[in-house]
Amino acid sequence: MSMYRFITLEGGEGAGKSTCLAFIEQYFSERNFPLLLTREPGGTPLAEEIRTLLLSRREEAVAPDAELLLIFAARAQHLAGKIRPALARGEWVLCDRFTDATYAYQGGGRGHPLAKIAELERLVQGDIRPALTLLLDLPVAQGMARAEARSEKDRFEVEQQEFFERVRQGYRERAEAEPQRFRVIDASQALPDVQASIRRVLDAWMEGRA
Ligand code: Z5A
Repeated sequence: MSMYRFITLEGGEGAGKSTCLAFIEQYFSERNFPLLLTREPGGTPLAEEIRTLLLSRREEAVAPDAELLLIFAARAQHLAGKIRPALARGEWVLCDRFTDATYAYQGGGRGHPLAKIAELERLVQGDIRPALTLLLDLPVAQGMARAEARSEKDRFEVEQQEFFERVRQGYRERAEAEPQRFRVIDASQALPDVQASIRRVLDAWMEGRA
């Protein structure tokens, strides 16, 4: 099973992922490349139920290990039910967040040791890793201002600026450690410029591969 068609999109609060996903989807459809668009946590009925559990605000404090294990439980289901079969069929897979989000949010944000996350990654994913990861990066305050318009905040969105600073740092460390996989997009630009950057990355990636 070839993994070069496995692409992930990452970014912090208000980075514009949803907006850019639609753009990337259109990029693939214009070229008639079969694309499976999916997301984490979620992507299958069971994994979407776990997503609801994770995002709901509740009275009970959520133990950090419980959060981490729920995320990987959803991921195991998503890989088995959707991602592996699509890659085996030779489709492109574009996943809105994947394990880099766990390193950034649960590692950077919540303070889990990265080695613990790496252990779960090996256990749950085996050798499955994205081949290309687009990281939408922008200053935290700018992202939070963009996201402010949202009606009701979920369990992650209620976190404070320091939490999102650690998340951003977590993502940037991942990108620095794996420059061959990551493409960091300056998401503070106006939308047409962000999209032009994404188009350039995808054009270069597709060259000789599709
Ligand atoms: N999570 C985790 O903790 N661990 C994990 O392993 C995984 C996830 C996989 C849900 O994810 C939560 O799960 C997430 C981390 C956690 N929590 N947080 N925060 P999600 O991906 O579903 O949630 P999200 O971050 O809220 O994603 P989103 O809906 O795609 O939001 P967004 O990046 O902010 O995108 P947007 O809605 O397109 O943009 C926000 C606003 O900015 C919107 O009004 C746009 O019109 C505007 N925008 C977008 N681009 C621009 C530009 N370039 N200029 C000006 N304005 C713009």
